[in-house]
Amino acid sequence: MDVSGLLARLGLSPPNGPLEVRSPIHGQVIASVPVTTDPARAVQAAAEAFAAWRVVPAPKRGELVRLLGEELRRAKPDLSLLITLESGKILQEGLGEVQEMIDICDFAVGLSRQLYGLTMATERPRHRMMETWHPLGPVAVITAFNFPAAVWAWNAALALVCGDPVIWKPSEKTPLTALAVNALLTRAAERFGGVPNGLSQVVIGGIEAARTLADHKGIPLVSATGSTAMGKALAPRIARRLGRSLLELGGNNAAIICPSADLDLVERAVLFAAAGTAGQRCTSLRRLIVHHSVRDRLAERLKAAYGRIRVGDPRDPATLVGPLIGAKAYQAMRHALAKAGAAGATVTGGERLAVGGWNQAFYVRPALVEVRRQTELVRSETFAPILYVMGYERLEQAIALNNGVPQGLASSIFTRDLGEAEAFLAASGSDCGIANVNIGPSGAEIGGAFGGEKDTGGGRESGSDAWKAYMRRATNTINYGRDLPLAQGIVFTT
Ligand code: UN1
Repeated sequence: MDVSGLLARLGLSPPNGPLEVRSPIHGQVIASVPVTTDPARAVQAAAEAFAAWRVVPAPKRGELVRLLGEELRRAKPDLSLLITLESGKILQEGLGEVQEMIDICDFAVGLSRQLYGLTMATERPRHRMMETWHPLGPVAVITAFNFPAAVWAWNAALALVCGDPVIWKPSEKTPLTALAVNALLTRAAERFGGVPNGLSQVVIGGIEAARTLADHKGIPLVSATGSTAMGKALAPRIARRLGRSLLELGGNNAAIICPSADLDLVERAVLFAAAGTAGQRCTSLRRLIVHHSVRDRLAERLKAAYGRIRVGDPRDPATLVGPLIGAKAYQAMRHALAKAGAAGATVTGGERLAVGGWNQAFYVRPALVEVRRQTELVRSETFAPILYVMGYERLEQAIALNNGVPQGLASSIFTRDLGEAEAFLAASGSDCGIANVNIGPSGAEIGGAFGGEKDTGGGRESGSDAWKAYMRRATNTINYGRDLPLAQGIVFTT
């Protein structure tokens, strides 16, 4: 597999360095990249860029992001193929990931003219009170292998229009995608002209690099996407220096299937949400909570459908499920399935499949696991295509199961009953950051705020008013009179 031609088309000369990049498609090395020796230097460069970028008017900053959107449109086929090579996701999902980047660029361009603050009624005569949103400073963006480009884009497109430089630490498994995306941004910056050096940087490294960024006073915001363990390791470091963190961590996402649910719709939604991306989305469907009256019927349908899923080379357009990212992910899956089996669950699928004679690659048939109870195993996230199926009798019980896990990212209900749907969306319903009706928990659009509660970390990225995390708010009180009335009517005269 020769990636140099692909990288060249994306504006990247062949990288060279000590970090080997393996494609999960066959498990072989496809490139090697340099490692950043001194991440703190990047913070210095970002501080200098910040001084210049924060005074560029926001709609002009939006122009840079508009140009990035153009570069992404042009590079879409090449960039999505690189994402497929490096992360193992199928071509359709690689294209979808790049589209998600384009969409957030469009959103951010509009936003660059809408960084609105409020004006507030003041209690004092001849006064005016308002708030202004100012750029915050350098933002560190730490991303995972499974969305090697889009998660950066949700953060970077907003950060750039908000006036903040971006330092990106991608997963060590997907540095090529990061370098290629940064090259596209460099192209956009050249067309824009006058972009300060250090506005967008890539730091390649492991946990040490992440720690340096988390500890650094020069980074007011660290946005980190990945496992709950990673978030719990970084958050106290950021908190110790009173930095802000935006965390988007693990999910253990459920769907409740009610008696009135349209099972054709459910079957399609479950396949995409549970088996798609080989179960390696933070929003992947991991738990199916099915009313007893439809449980057996649905389980039979899903078993048949799972048997038909095409697992294979993600470059083949007929493939629906590509490989797992690597050996560790496979071992975690085996471990979970063995544990479930030992506890009496019925496991269908989950076996390793030989594809292309590549014995360093890990292809698996997605697994359905019928369980009687929501055990500790079911309550923990295994980043692999395992769907636990359990039953319920009353809706309150189903909602309690939905909420009865440490994570709080995405959730959904399938019903034709308006009362059930509303109960699920209400304050006493799903406790997740994402709650859907008649669609699965994964595959969110960029227009909404993305993230969740509890062990998911509480952060919100992407649409709605998530931009506010990337700015600082100043409250301004202006006295245009000649007196000095004090708030709360305080009298203070000599
Ligand atoms: C992730 O897996 O970290 O909602 C992000 C979704 C995608 C993003 C997933 N838009 O499934």
